[in-house]
Amino acid sequence: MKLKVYADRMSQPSRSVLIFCKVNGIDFEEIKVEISKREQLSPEFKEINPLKKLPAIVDGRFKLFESHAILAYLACAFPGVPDHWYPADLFRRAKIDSVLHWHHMNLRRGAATYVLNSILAPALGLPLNQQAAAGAENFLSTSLSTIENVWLKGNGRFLLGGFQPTIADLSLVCELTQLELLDEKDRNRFLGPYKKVQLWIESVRNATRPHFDEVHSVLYKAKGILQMQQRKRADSGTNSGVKNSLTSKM
Ligand SMILES: N[C@@H](CCC(=O)N[C@@H](CS)C(=O)NCC(=O)O)C(=O)O
Repeated sequence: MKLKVYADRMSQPSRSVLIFCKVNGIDFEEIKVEISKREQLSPEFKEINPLKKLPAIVDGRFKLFESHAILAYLACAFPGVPDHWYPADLFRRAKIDSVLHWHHMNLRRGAATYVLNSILAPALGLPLNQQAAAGAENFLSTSLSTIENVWLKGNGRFLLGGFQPTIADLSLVCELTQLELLDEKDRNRFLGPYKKVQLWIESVRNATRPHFDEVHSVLYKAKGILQMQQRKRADSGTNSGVKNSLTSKM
């Protein structure tokens, strides 16, 4: 039975799993679950992931959620996946796990919280929260500094001094591409000081093309819509219309 990937391309961890499957030629079926329509809350999806979050997979009778666990599982379960993604070598693998564990409590906490509360929330029917966005800024900037000065230390173009991407590169870059939703000035305020981070994002993009751009295209489209709505909101002082407009176009 074909692998099923439950995903919403607006979700960072969903994108990492989809890109991984496509780059590695894994035969899978993408099942779209739209967060903006609250489809992740349906009783059918709750059977797949009781936590009602995306992504999730079903491989035969095996169900799994949490993107890092999914990426590691796919790298091991599909024999055609090149070793560099999640090396069999215990020490290299443990280092990758170390970056992945760091990601969830640091970069994700900063980037996802900032983007949600500064621009994305109205598209999901939630209010913007400037206080939460301000609180996330520090996490985001500190995390970018850690990537630049710790994880990207070494000669390679990828994390941990690597010359080829791992599942950690893909996961973290898909988190950072969510910053595409911000306006240029705001995005540059965060990424501008970190030249190695910018080069690394491009390296991961190049290593996973054309799938990287194809999977991200919905995000690039949403950016235009969100920014237009943000301008309208600033003019009228309301949040109305954002959700319907975004949903109908994605
Ligand atoms: N740690 C999880 C995060 C999953 C997650 O938070 N997914 C978000 C989308 S990025 C979601 O499904 N949100 C829906 C909701 O909270 O109702 C992973 O890496 O898979």
